[in-house]
Amino acid sequence: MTPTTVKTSPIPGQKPGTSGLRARTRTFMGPRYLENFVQSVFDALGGIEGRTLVLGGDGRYFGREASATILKMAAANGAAKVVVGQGGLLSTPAASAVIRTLKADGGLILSASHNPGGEDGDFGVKYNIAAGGPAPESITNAIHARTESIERYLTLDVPDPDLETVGTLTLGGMTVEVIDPVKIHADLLESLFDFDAIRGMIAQGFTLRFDAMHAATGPYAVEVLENRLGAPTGTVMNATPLPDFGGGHPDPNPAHAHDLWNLMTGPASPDFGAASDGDGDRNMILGRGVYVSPSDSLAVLAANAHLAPGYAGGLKGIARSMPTSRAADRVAAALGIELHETPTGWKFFGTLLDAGRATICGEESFGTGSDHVREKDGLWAVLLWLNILAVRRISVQEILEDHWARFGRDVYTRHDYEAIDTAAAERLMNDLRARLDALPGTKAGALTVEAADDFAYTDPISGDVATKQGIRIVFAEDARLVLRLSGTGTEGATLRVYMERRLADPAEAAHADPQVALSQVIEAAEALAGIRARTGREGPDVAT
Ligand code: VG1
Ligand code: CO
Repeated sequence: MTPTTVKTSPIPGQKPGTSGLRARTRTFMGPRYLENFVQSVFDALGGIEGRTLVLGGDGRYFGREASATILKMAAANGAAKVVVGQGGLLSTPAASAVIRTLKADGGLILSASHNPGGEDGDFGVKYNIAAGGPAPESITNAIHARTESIERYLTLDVPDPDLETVGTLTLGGMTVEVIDPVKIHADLLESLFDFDAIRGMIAQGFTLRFDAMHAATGPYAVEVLENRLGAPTGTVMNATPLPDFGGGHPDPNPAHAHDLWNLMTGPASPDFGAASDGDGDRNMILGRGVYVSPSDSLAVLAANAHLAPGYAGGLKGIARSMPTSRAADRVAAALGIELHETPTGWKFFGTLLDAGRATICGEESFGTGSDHVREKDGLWAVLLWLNILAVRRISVQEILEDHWARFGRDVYTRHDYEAIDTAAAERLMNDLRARLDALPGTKAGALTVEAADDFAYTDPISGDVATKQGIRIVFAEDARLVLRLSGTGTEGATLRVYMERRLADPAEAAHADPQVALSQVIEAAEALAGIRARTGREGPDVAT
């Protein structure tokens, strides 16, 4: 079948951010928007003739139509085969697992992750490489460059393929293999953890709930937690993926996962609670009446990973994004292994994982994962927590207190100012950036600045350099402040202010309320950056 060549012209702003290209769903549905970007991906790769790709997404609105469009374009561009999750569904970690297991040449993930979905929500497209992880900046820059010169895309004039039935079909000369979206990922997870021990703990009365937030993880969590581990039916809440996530904001944090939060802080709390985001790569961990800060979760998982069969041989290293607290650094030091501090976004962990320089990675934004895939993996984190609980047989609260008694506590909070004026946000960052050299030795409120810089990273394996990755201010009082602008939003700018302070005294650590314990850091941030005046906001929209 002859491909149809459709003339097009560049659409401005098709620049992949922290995690792929994200825009309003209506923008993606507009003429040539999706097609331009997808063809630019194919062109930037030097064409996809004869290649095998994986395709799937988080089930959000427009995903099915976008899948059909992409399949026709892949066929027209000469791809040999595309493996698709049934109904177009693949969680982000599952897509990574499928790319790796089937040795595909790469994949396209249709997701805007934790951003709301629906016709009035957001959509996104991300390209992952053969190793299974998000494309590095060298590739995303080439894709962006191509979007600025594109003049045609290729498609096939055929009916939409049926993605609802598992099996093989052909589209032009290309094979489309529709697979069970869950099995490969669930099998991989089962190979890493002691399912017998977790099953035994649940059979003995340990109770848990998982909030899938009407997003991609539902079918995966039902299969793993209910079918394979024997948790009662209903353990997974909001288990059915919906195109608009039930009108909710599929972001697993105390503000957005409110049903689970209310349950876990109420009188009938289960022993363990967890939630995941739109595309299944994030996780929030809760104990009975206890919230585990994501930075602490990374540190606890790293310190206890050897209790799970998949990590019994120990860790090669730990990697964390720069704004993630320094709790993991203390674990790496105690274990005598490398600690890597990378820019925000999972794409920066890939080379470290490939080279065997890190086994576990994490971000303060509810993301943790390991070298089993090349994405963060919400269900993986939940299972590692359950495996640790099944071995140690103490509560989540006790695990945290034990950890803090050993390492001290890096009490932590992140304040987000969402959808603020872009120019004002950039001025705030630029003005502070211009003053960084003069800050060391000066006072900010009650604290003394020890060091200040604009984070730059040189990848130790590829040598790639990333600059302007966030302003980092270290205080003499064992505290730290980080400011950066989000790269995943679709409206105005979002300012993220990350704050932490180490509490060495176990009694103080066990009972600290972050917003109180961090009051001097919060005041220092205000003194240094004038956030309230410049954003016109009284306080953050979300504090995690
Ligand atoms: C946010 C988080 C970052 C995460 C990214 C993608 O980016 O801060 O840690 O990697 O989202 O997560 P930003 O640029 O908005 O701060 V997800 O779950 O969207 O794939
Ligand atoms: Co996500």
